[in-house]
Amino acid sequence: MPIQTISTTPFADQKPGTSGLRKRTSVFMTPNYVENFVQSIFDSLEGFKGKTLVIGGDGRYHNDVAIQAIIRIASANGFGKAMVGQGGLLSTPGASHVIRHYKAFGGLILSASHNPGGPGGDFGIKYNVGNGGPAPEKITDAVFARTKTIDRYLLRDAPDVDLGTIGMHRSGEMVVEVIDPVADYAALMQTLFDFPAIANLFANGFTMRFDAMHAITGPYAHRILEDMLGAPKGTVVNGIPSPDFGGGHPDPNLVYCKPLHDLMMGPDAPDFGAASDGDGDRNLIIGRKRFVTPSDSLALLAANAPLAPGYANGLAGIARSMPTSAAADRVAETLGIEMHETPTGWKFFGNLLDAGRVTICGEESAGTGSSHVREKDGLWAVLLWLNILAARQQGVDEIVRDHWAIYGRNYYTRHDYDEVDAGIANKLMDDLRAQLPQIANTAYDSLKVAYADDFTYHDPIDGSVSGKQGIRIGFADGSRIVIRLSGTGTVGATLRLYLERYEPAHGQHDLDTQQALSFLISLADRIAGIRERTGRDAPSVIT
Ligand code: VG1
Ligand code: CO
Repeated sequence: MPIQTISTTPFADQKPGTSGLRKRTSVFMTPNYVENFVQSIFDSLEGFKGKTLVIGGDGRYHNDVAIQAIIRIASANGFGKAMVGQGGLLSTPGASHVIRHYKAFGGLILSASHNPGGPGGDFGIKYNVGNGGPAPEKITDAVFARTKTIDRYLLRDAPDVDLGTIGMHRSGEMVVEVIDPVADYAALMQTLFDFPAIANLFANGFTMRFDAMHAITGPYAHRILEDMLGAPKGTVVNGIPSPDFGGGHPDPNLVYCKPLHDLMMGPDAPDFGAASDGDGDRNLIIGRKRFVTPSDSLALLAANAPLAPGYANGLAGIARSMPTSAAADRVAETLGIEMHETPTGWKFFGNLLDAGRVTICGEESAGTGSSHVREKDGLWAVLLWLNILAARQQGVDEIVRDHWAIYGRNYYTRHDYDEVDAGIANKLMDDLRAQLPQIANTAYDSLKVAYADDFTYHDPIDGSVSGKQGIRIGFADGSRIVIRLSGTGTVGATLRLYLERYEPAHGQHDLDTQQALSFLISLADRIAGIRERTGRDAPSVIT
């Protein structure tokens, strides 16, 4: 089967963001759009001839078409083998594990994660390197440069591969192995967690609802929670992946996962509620009448991880993204282990994990994970929570309160302003940046500013420097205001405002979060002029 060289012209907008290239599905369906980007990735890599490429996605609309194109391009470029999840499905953490486990050269993950799918939704492609993690900026910058000059791509003239059938297939000279998307991942989870203890919990009447949001974690959750751990059938809801996520928005927050939240706050709440996002790397954790903020969850998981067999020897360190609350910092301090603050996006944790400097990482956006893969991992977080609940024999609310009583509480919220005019959003950031030197010397009422800067990350492992990662205004009492623009939105700009205030161990832990942060919320608006400039009188989403 011959290799064709197809001439093409560049697209100007193929710049990877926080997590790969994300655009409207209609943009990805433009002829040559997928082909150009994938060929640009391969053109930016060296040494993959004869090696293995892992391919899978969250099952969203256009997944199937894009995967067949990728297989043809990979074959034409000389990969020796492609490993593809059955039906083209692999969760993001599942793909990360497959890459590591089979020592693949890298992988392509097709997903726009928490963004809606379908013909009117979003699509995305992300390249992960051999450690299983998202490509570092060095590679994504090279890919973007290549997309601007590309003039041809290589295509194997071969028929579609039957991705429904597990086993060995071919695309030209390249072997295509279709694998069970869940099996290897489930086996990994068994090595980390006390499955008999969790099964015992369910056997003794512990109740749970897991909302897979019509997305990729459905098959994983059915197999692991219901089949392996014995949770009653029906524990997993919305468990069949659908191309448009049942018309929903697969972001496991209190807005888009409201039915679960309502259930957990109501009289018929099960003991534990959880959800995951489009590609399975995020997690939502809710106990009976207790929502656990992702930042608190990170701190709690870090503090309790040694209760799970995989972490019985303790943690090397913890890392969190800059906007994530400092709750985990207090745990690291108490444990006497390293704490790292990185820019937003999982790619910045890779070096620290590879170097063995940290074991658990997390982001305020409902992402937590560990050294077991190089992505955040939704089901992993759920299983670690279950392991902790089984070991401590306490409810979620009790565990959270205990934690605050020891470490204090970091009240935390994020306000998103979606689809803001990009010009207005960029000007707001530029003007705020220009004000930082004055802000740094100011006191607002009793709040004294301790620092005001645009976060720059110096990677302690490879020395790389990433600038302009978000504006932070920190106060003497530990409170913080952070403002940055999203790198995953596909329409206009998304402005994210993050607010945090620390209440010590013996302080007031029962305030309403928005009330507890009301002074900082209005101060942020006063300093940045968000409402006036955007013309919005409220955020689009509060988490
Ligand atoms: C958002 C989150 C970030 C996360 C990223 C990818 O990025 O804030 O924490 O790593 O999404 O998550 P941004 O640039 O829009 O703020 V996922 O689950 O969409 O791959
Ligand atoms: Co995701």
